[in-house]
Amino acid sequence: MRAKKVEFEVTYVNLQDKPDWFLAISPHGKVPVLKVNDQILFESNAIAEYLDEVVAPRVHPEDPIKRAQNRAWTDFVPDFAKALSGTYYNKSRDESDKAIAAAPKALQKVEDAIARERGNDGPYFNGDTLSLVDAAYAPFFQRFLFVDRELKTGLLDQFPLLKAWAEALMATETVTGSVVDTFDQEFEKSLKRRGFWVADLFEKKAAAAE
Ligand SMILES: N[C@@H](CCC(=O)N[C@@H](CS)C(=O)NCC(=O)O)C(=O)O
Repeated sequence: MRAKKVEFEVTYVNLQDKPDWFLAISPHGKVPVLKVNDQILFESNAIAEYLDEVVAPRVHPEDPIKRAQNRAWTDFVPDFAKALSGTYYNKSRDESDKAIAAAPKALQKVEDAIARERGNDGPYFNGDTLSLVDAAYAPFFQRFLFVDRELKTGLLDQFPLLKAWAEALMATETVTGSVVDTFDQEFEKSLKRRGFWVADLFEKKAAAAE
């Protein structure tokens, strides 16, 4: 919606204490949910495709082959996200080390897809403009890069196309402005609340800075 400059209102939901009005409209009890007049849409990809259909200009590729390839790589987001977030959603360093060792398999698939399918220098998934694929991957790069400041896996260094893509996304206001201003603090707090060991890294950094 930011990319399309649509006017919208956001209501944040506490997922630890979901309000009844939210549970009544979200079939899986998950965010995001988009309310359009009195209709409810859910699932990020369905919402993104709907917005792309009703608000010009289309960002999905015109070419049906390219569009299908884009959809296929968007379908891969859960695996890709798991590879990245699996490096820090852990209770111990040991579990993180295992996840860091396993992550390249999924990352390599997307690196290869860009090398094979893009046919230009990017920097985004399809080229020089944001697409629905970018919108789908951006939140996971954003969170991973935030944690990796302290975790320092160096994972993206092994994948130059992914790294350049992620850096371009993080230099794009549409992406960086998609979260609350206090995102860093809120995300750190949620890592701690959920008992993930990487929260210690942020606490140590804060203590060292005092
Ligand atoms: N496939 C869904 C996944 C949505 C999802 O997992 N949302 C998470 C937050 S990112 C959520 O609402 N979790 C709360 C819960 O599962 O209780 C989509 O893309 O919309």
